[in-house]
Amino acid sequence: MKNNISIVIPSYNEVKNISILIKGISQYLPEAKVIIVDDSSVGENSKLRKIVKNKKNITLISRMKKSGRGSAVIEGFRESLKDKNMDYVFEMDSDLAHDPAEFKRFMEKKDSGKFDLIIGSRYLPGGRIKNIAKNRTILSRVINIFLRSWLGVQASDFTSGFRLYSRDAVLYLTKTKIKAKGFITLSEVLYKLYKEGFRIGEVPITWNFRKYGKSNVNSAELLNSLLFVLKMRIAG
Ligand SMILES: Nc1nc2c(ncn2[C@@H]2O[C@H](COP(=O)(O)OP(=O)(O)O)[C@@H](O)[C@H]2O)c(=O)[nH]1
Ligand SMILES: [Mg+2]
Repeated sequence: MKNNISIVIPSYNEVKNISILIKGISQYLPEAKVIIVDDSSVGENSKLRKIVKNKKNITLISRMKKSGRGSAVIEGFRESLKDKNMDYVFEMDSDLAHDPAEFKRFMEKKDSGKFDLIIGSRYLPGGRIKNIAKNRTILSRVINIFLRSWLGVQASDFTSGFRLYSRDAVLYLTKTKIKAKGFITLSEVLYKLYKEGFRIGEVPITWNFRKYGKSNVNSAELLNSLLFVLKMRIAG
């Protein structure tokens, strides 16, 4: 099925990774509109600006202040909707954790039925995690098993940032109040869509540890995120 697709990419100090990612995207989804929402400071941002210059299908939104992965994606969603013909929106990390070669799994799933959110899951059969310490993988797995029973949503990966959304889902998310700002926005968004009755599916993905740069998630954010999802269900 022919659909118009955009790809929202949050980025913070990812110049090296993004130049590789853009090549991958142009190979696997050359017609997609790419929206990068960058929070790097002036120096890093101007390097990024040079990379995307003259690339007509790429829009760079520069916020210049680190304001969280989640809020960056919502901003990219708003930009996507400016195109009245946009049908579906991908969300993916800019650090090469997610592989454009796997777009087609989402596209096939989308064509097989009407889904409003397709999550690229590391924990479905066929999913994999590569090049990262075992203890972080185990922690992420435990958190995800907990979230599934706590939130009551039949999904296996609540914190995966490789996703495909329908226009309706994106429209809803830009109109509703999203409280979280960082990576846990991913769980809030999933929970909100589930409660609103949007249809959710999953496809297996292989997740790679970043090639260059460093992770933005620290133990303080992790702890705050856990408290946030605990409160989220209680708040209803
Ligand atoms: N715009 C923006 N992007 C962010 C921010 N924090 C993280 N990111 C991006 O979100 C993605 C995931 O973050 P990362 O640090 O790799 O988290 P990890 O994969 O859980 O270790 C990466 O592409 C980051 O560049 C932020 O505050 N603003
Ligand atoms: Mg990462």
